[in-house]
Amino acid sequence: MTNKPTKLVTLDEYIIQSQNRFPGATGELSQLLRDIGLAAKIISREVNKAGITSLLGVDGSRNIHGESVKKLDLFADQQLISALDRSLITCMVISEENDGIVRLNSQGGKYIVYLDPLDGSSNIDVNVSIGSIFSIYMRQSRFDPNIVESDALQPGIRQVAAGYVLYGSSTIMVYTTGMGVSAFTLDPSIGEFILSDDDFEMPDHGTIYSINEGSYNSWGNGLKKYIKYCQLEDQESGRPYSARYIGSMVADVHRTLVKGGIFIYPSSKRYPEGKLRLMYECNPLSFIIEQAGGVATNGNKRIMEIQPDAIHERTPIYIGSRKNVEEVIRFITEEAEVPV
Ligand code: AHM
Ligand code: MG
Repeated sequence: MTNKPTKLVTLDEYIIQSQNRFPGATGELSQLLRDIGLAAKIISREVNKAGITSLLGVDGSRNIHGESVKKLDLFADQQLISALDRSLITCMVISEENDGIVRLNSQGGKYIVYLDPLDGSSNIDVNVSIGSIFSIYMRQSRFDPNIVESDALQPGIRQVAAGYVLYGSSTIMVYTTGMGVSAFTLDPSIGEFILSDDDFEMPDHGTIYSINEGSYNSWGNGLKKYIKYCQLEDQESGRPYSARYIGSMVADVHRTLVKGGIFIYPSSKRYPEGKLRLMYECNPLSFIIEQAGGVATNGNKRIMEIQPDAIHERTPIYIGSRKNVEEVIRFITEEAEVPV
C-alpha cells in the first residue's frame, strides 16, 4: 500500500521540504541526494540509448571480482563518483567497480558513499531492468585528515540514507532517510523526477518467490524443502506461489517491495558466503525493505546488524515480506536442528 501524492512535487522540492522539517540540518545530505539524482538522470539517458551508442557489450576488462565489465558499468561508476566529488560533501566512495576505497577531493567531507553503479549488468545486453544502488554513512573520524578503509566498515544500521534508481519500463528513484520510503518517477519530457509514491508500505505477505532455482542442487535441505512448500497447493496462503527471477537484485527487490513476497540469494557450493555484497547491495536494499515494513536476514542475523570485516564482503540474504521471511527461516532453522 502506498500513499499517492495529490500534487506534483519534484525530487528536489521534496528533498528541500524534508530538510526544512529539521531546523538544524546543514543541507549537505540533501545536496548529496540531489547529486545522485542528477547522475541517475544522465545514466538513465545512456541506458536508454545504449544500443545506438554502442555502449552495449563487454569492454574487454574484468572487474575486481573477475566478472566481465560492460561499458555502461564504467560510465555509471564515473558519473556517480564525479557528481559526488563535485559537491565536496563526500570524502570517500566504495564502489563495486573499484578494488580499494576511492578518496575524493574533499578529505574533510562528512559522508561515505557505497555504490553498486549498475546492478544486474549481465542484463544490459538483453534490455532487462538494471539499477544503481547507493548507501550513505557518516564518517567516524571526522577530524582526522587521513581517511582510511576502516572508517567505512560500519554496520547497516548506521546508514543515514540509502536507495536505488531502477532503469526499467520507466526510471524510478526510491530512497529512505529512515523516515519511510519515497519513490520518484522520471518524466523524461521535463527531465525531472516526480514524486510518485510516498510512505511505501509493503504487503505483510506475498505470493511470489524469487531465487535462482538453477542452483537448487547446491542448497541446504531446509531451503530445498521451503521451495517445494512454495510450490504446494494451499488456497488459504495463496500457494502455489509464483516464481519470478529477473537476475538484477535491484529489480527483484523492487518488485518484492511493491507486490510482496520474498527474494533469496542463499549460500551455495559455488558461493559459500552468498554472492551478493553486504555493503552496496544487501544493506541499502534491507534499509528500504525494513522502512516499508519488511524484513532482511542472512538466515541467522538481521542484515543491517552484521559488522562488516571488508568493504566487498558477501552475505546470503532472505529479504521481503515479514511473513514470507518468517516462513523460510522456520524451514532453514528446523533443518539445521535435524542431524543429517
Ligand atoms: P552485479 O550485476 O552488480 O554483478 O550484481 C550481481 C547480480 C545481482 O543483481 C543478481 O541478483 C545476481 O547477481 C544474479 O546472480 P545469478 O546469475 O547467480 O542468479
Ligand atoms: Mg550488483
